[in-house]
Amino acid sequence: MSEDFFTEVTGPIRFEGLGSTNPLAYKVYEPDRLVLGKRMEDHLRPGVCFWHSFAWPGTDMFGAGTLDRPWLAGTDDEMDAARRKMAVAFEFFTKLGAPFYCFHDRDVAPEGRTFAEFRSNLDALADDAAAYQERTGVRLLWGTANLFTNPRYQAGAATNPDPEVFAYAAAQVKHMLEVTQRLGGENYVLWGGREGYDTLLNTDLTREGDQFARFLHLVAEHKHRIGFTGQLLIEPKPMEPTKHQYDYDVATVLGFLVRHGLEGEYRANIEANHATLAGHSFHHEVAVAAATGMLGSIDANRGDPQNGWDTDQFPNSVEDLTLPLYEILRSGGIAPGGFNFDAKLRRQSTDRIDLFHAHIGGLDTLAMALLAAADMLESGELERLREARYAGWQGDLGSAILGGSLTLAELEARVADGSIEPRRASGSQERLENLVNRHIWAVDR
Ligand code: XUL
Ligand code: CO
Repeated sequence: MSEDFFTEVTGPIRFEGLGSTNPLAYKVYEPDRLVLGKRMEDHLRPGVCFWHSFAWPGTDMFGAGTLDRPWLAGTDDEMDAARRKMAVAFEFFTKLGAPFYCFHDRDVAPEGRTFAEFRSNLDALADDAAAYQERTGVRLLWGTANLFTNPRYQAGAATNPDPEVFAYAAAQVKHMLEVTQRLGGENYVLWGGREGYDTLLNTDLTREGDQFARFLHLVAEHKHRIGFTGQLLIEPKPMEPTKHQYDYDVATVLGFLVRHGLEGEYRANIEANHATLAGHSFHHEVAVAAATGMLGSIDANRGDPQNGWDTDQFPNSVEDLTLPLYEILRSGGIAPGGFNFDAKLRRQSTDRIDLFHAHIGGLDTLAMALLAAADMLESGELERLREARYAGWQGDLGSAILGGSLTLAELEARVADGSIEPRRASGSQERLENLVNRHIWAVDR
């Protein structure tokens, strides 16, 4: 292995508790701490994402890269640079103490001039990754194929007007699914970054929907053919880079899957900032997924409330994360998914060590939210109040309606003869909000 890149950090980041002022220590995240009988690390299954941290130089649409990422600087030997990038990434994962990572095919492998070259580059880097995984114990949370950066995908991948582009995307996904399987990946993600439109004037919505469904069928069929046991996940996002993206939100994705006979094959990889771009809260998206059997995995980040785009910042609000975590605990946990930090440094965070500060803060925030959510679930208060609100549905009338034994005419007759007389009940929203805050404020750190 080449020399250390993050020389300021010599050993793994340790838990020191809230009393510690050491910026390079966890204040709340304690992997082995038991929460509801399960290790904190096993609840959160945190992952580092390769693209923002190691494959992005800090460019934005107005300026050049600002970050210290020498392997991106352009070299005569792209494979050497890719190997250096992989070495630094694993150095970071182990020093941070992250059990998982995620990557796109293109994050790790140079594209080369042909698909065959790309495939062999990827295979070589996957061999390196397998060796690092073996040596460090770091595991692959999910793999994915980048179907949005190369200009060939300007008009979409599966939803491209040109079937040759569809074929190209299919080839890329087939190979990356197999690489993910080879590396023991526990999930495979499809984010349809350019599956959408810039203008309806040149777009055939019916055709593009059919193409997209065909693509998802092909991927699911291949998963079964090769015996990949991980989850297939679709990552909803309403827009950006396209004006409108078809996988708008969890509910839209579920509707699409049901309409095309794909129910049960895919779950959702929910990203906090995508939820807010869709006009939802992150809590809403997680709750919808949990309620519909679509909860797959989480891309942990946040937006900026004043900016209308995907700022991909590291999470730092316990308030924002407690209720999503509550939904997750209540529905049995996130595994085999996890919390991948799909988050990037600010462009001015140019010290190497900033990458540690970002992840440490994100992990501590998630850990704190987990503690508050677990405390709330354990108390059972919210669940008791929620159940009491629907108590009528356990009675004769409620069971008869849901059991299908009452017609509209029979219901009319009962209302008309006065035997049904609804009484209003308070929704008690403020009381519930206070209850949530109490659990956040009182959490035992
Ligand atoms: C883009 C985004 C992607 C996916 C993986 O907004 O979230 O990084 O998570 O392709
Ligand atoms: Co994402």
